[in-house]
Amino acid sequence: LELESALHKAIERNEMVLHYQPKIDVRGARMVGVEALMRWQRGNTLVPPGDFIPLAEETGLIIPLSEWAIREAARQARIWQDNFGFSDSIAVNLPNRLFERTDLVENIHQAVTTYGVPHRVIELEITETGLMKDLQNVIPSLHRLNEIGVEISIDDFGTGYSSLAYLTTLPISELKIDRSFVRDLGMTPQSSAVVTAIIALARSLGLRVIAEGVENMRQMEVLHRLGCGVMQGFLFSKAQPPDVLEQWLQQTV
Ligand code: G
Ligand code: G
Ligand code: NA
Ligand code: MN
Repeated sequence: LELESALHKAIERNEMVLHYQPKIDVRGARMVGVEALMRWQRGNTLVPPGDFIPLAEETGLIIPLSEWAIREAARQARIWQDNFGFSDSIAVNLPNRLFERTDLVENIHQAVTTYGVPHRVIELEITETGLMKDLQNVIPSLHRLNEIGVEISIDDFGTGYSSLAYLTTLPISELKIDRSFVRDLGMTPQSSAVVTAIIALARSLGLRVIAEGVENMRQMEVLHRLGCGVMQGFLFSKAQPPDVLEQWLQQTV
């Protein structure tokens, strides 16, 4: 309960921060975007999301927290746009609960117009499991987001049970291969079979594909060989505070 009331006040107290993990195109050895990951600066402790996101989901605080994350990403994009010519996107994780909000699309529109950045600066990651569990709630919003230029990436792809027929009808832009398959690449034939299938699916649907959780050269090489050139993971960088990430931004201009 103490944690809950502290979390409740965290936004207005300016205690929430976003860290950013680069998405790397290994073919051009350049950054093509970032994923925003939330942390809670509570006194001297940087609380990882695993320690507060579940509580936030239970209590509904995930809604204001996610709305804050979208505004903060837009604010940061504007700073990077001005200082580094940043024109890629910042991916924000969006839990299903947000799709219950009738003002979701309007809030995102407000955030980007407030900071004067293009709508496509905000990309949203929704998990495959969340998407499939709640299709009827989610689909109308996906179409409206697509219309205003906000792209959708399907996170943890391969772990849920997507109806492939349905997938072809959704306005999505990217499949993100779940890290469990990446972890086992080069060690089990099943993992490379799944990765190969996801890459083929993305290609035939005209979607981008990205692999998460890339930790070593072997995984990178196998992914590249199988046709996935965009990756995210500790091999390149963990999520970093904005000032540290600026090293990457300097290289892209
Ligand atoms: O950043 P990482 O290192 O510890 O994150 C742990 C978990 O918390 C991941 O499952 C990640 O998706 C989730 N997470 C991190 N940041 C956010 C966020 O801004 N919103 C939501 N909903 N989940 C987040
Ligand atoms: O898919 P999701 O949004 O839950 O992923 C974000 C989480 O993945 C964060 O906890 C982040 O720290 C973690 N992460 C990012 N890169 C790597 C990696 O290379 N290996 C592992 N094990 N976790 C990673
Ligand atoms: Na994610
Ligand atoms: Mn994921």
